Amino acid sequence: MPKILSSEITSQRVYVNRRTFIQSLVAAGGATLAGDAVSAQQPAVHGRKLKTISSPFSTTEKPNTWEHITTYNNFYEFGTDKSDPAIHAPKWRVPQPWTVSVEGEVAKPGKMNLEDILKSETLEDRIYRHRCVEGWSMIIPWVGFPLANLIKKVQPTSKAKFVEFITIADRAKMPGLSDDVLEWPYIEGLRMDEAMHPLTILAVGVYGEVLPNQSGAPLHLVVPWKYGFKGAKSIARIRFVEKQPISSWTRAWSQAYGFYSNVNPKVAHPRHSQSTEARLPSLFRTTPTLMFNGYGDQVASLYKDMDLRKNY
Ligand SMILES: Nc1nc2c(c(=O)[nH]1)N[C@H]1C(S)=C(S)[C@@H](COP(=O)(O)O)O[C@H]1N2
Ligand SMILES: [Mo]
Repeated sequence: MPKILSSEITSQRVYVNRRTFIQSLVAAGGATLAGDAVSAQQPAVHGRKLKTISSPFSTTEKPNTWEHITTYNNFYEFGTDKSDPAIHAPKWRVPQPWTVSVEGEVAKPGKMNLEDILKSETLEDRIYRHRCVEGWSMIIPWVGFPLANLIKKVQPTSKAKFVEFITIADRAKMPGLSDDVLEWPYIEGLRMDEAMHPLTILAVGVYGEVLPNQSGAPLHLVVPWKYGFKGAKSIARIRFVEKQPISSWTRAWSQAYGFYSNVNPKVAHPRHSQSTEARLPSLFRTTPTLMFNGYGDQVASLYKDMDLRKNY
């Protein structure tokens, strides 16, 4: 069992987090944030632009700013405060080339080079709603491609019922790994039909640029109808398996964090309701949370015969 559970951290540290976040909002333009966080205040410009096309799957809501998106993050490998990833993740150098190891029930297992994967992909701007299980939300203009494209290439066998995502755990470079709040590496999973769904993407960028490290560089799973923690960051291995994988958060506290974790205003977290959310930069939970985070028309059919109270 982990020493401290996430929601305890949230309640202990929420004041500090919020203060830091408010500072970062006030700082927009005239940076007052200390140290390396300043580098997250401005979009990177040189050679980091991605060629993209727009996507019909985008929401028309107004995206949060680059500052919101890159200074208020959950990425526990770099610390548990919302401001930690913006401070510590830029010091990590994303290994080049980045290899993704494809394993398990597939006709074509092996190591794939991210650059090679991207050669055959058309990158799309996907403006998605993001709902963290802790109750905050943002609108994020991701750049990515459908996970289904990669899955089709590696040809899963008939035994592949789930996909497991295993992220990088670099003990020397990721200060959060010394905290046993979670078991490392961070693991997530999807059922095969969820993984193949056209809304499920692998993001490589945000705001038309290569992902900054704190946003999950170089490869971040994004599943917009699920709580944010399903979206594993810095994915190093993709495993096709017969049995349902055990996610890191489920392992830490299964009563709070189930395998499905579809956004559901009617199913509360043991410590708080999920019926409303704080749409950043507001810190008040005044926005109603929508079933499947508003993507119900597209995904409800995946769960039509399931009890979503039991399969939370
Ligand atoms: N490897 C890894 N992936 C992770 C996390 C993490 O701590 N480690 N946090 C998750 C949580 S709780 C959320 S809300 C999202 C946050 O993504 P963002 O910082 O890009 O908004 O990443 C998810 N993916
Ligand atoms: Mo989250």
